[in-house]
Amino acid sequence: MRLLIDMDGVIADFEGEFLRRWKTGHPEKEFVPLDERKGFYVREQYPSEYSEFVQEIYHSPGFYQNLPPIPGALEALTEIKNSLNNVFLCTSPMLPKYENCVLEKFHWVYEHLGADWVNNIILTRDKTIVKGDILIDDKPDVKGSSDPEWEHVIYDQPYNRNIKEKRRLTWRNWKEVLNI
Ligand code: U2P
Ligand code: MG
Repeated sequence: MRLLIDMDGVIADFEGEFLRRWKTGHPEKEFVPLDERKGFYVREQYPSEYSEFVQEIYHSPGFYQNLPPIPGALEALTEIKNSLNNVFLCTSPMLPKYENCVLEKFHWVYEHLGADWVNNIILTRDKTIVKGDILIDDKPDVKGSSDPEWEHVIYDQPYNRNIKEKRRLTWRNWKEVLNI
C-alpha cells in the first residue's frame, strides 16, 4: 500500500500556531476559537478588513518551520514507516508567496522526522496526479486536474466536520481506520 500524508492540519499545527500568533499580535481584535473554525481557509473566516493581517502571519519567516507537531503525529509516522514501504508526505506550497513556506517545510521535516523523510516529500499544488492508495488530508475537497487514484481519508478537524461521506481519521484511531 502507498500512503500519502498531508502536512498542515495533519502533522503540523497550522491552525493552532496561527491563532497563537493572532492573539499575541492583535490582542484587541476578535478571533475565531479553534473549535469554531469553519471552512478550510482561515483567511476566509476572518473579516475581510483583516485579510492582510491574517496573511502576514502565515507568510512571515519562521511560521512554517515553527509549527508544533500535531499530538501523536510523529509517533504514528514512525510506526507507519516501520510497517509500510511506501509512505510519502504530500503537501502544497503557499503560492505565490512561497519564499518561506517551501524551504521551511523541508526544514520542519528534517528537524522533526529526520533526513530519511526528506527523501519522501512530495510538494505539489495538484495532489490528484500523485499515485497512491490513500491520501490523509484535512482539506474537505482535494481537487486537481485528474481523477485521483487514492481514497481521500479526511483528517478530522472542526472545519471539515460537514463532510460526512468520507472516512475520517485522527492520530488516536489511525490503526483501526487504516487497518495497519
Ligand atoms: O496554501 C498552501 C497550503 O498551505 C496550507 N494552508 C494554507 C492556508 C490555510 O488557511 N490553511 C492551510 O492549511 C495548506 O498546506 P497542506 O495542508 O497541503 O500542507 C495549503 O495547501
Ligand atoms: Mg492540510
